[in-house]
Amino acid sequence: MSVQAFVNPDDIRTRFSQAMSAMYKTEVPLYGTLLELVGEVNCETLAAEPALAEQLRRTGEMERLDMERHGAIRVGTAEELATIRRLFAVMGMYPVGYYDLSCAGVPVHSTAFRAIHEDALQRSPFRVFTSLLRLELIDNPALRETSRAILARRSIFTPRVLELIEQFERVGGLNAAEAETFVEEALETFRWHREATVSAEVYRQLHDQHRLIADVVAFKGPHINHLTPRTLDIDAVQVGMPRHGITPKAIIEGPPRRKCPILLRQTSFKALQEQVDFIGEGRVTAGSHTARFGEIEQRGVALTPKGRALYDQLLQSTREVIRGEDDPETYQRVLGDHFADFPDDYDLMRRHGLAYFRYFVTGKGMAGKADGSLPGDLESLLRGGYLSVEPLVYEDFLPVSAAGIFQSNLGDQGRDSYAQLSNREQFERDLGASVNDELALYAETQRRSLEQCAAQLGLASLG
Ligand code: OOG
Ligand code: NI
Repeated sequence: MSVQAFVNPDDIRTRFSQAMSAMYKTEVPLYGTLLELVGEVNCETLAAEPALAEQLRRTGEMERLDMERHGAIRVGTAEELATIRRLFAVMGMYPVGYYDLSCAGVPVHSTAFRAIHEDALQRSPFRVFTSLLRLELIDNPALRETSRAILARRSIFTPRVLELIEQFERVGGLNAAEAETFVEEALETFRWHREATVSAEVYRQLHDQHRLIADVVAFKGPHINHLTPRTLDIDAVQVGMPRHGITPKAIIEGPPRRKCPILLRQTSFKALQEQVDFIGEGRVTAGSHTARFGEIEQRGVALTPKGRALYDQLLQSTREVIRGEDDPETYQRVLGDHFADFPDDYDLMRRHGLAYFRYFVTGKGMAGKADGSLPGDLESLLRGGYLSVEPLVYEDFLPVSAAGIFQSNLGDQGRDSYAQLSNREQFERDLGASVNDELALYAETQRRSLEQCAAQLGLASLG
């Protein structure tokens, strides 16, 4: 019997990410326009900043830049979430992080499915921010039960994709033909359906409770609600959007513009009003639904727990004095003033233990090994140019920013937080697994790079 080669999950993820992008371009043409704008801005930025271009080349970021994107979906039940986890595992994507959005008045909690090893991230960084509706936060008991019943009736996966997931779990992989079918069938789960599963009246009730609840409950499946390319200059894209007929949200979420970008900055364009057909007694009623949008992001260095605590503190102190949506310029200035306390220099961030880095052996390092002239400790190796250091890119999301993105697209600025506490244990029970700790993943990548350097230089350790 011949052994059939399994397709690498990274390749399945790459293909899926391309297929998803192609589908979303036809569903939401403005996403295609945004991709073009981001492509132009990235080209201009690389031409204007040769040092940045060189850094991206050295770290391999350059090859992944054009294919880099994230998407977001919202599921309705624990079973859907658990099966989504198994579906993403076929593509080498695992749950990372727990995000509670209920404190921002959005009745969901979330995780991000993504690759976790730096080599796999390098091959395809595609991620999906995945939220589970918290039905228990619907305060009207009758509507809660209606929603539960509607969700219980739908099945969001094709029979074939379920078979292929089971097969993957049984034998440990998919061959080329199966992988191709898997991508096609998995795509169906994320497709937009114009026909709602409810009447206009039920839709209205759901919508009055929260637009997000209508978005999850009233449709056949968890349509992808945005796809987000990565830009090298988010301020330039923000300014460029209106010229391309795109209306951006008022402020860029996250940290201010800096010489050395940290974490993640994001902005989106407003959700589109789309035609839907509500079902009724024997006839359809035309209506509309507003949920799908476009977003862009600029990624910076991942922060250590210490750096993250400082970020959270500075963001919070900014938000205590200004909220931003009414006066974006003042907001950016006040944000910048508060972040003056965060060193804008990679070497300072590294020495203060604020951010994660990757280390590389230089030509001089290899020469030093050959002639036995290497110093033994990390700082001397760096100072002497035997090692170089590069910022490790943040691969995750930010809860306050995510809440801002949700709110700007749900037309729901001022909603109070829900009284119920975040419930990570329940989320993990529903998911059928615990979520990975993102900070531990960055620390491991940094440690692996130091180990590799030590091995290359023939040194015992560089911890
Ligand atoms: C997810 C919003 C969060 C991000 O990039 O922070 C998000 C959603 O709207 O479903 O995508
Ligand atoms: Ni997003």
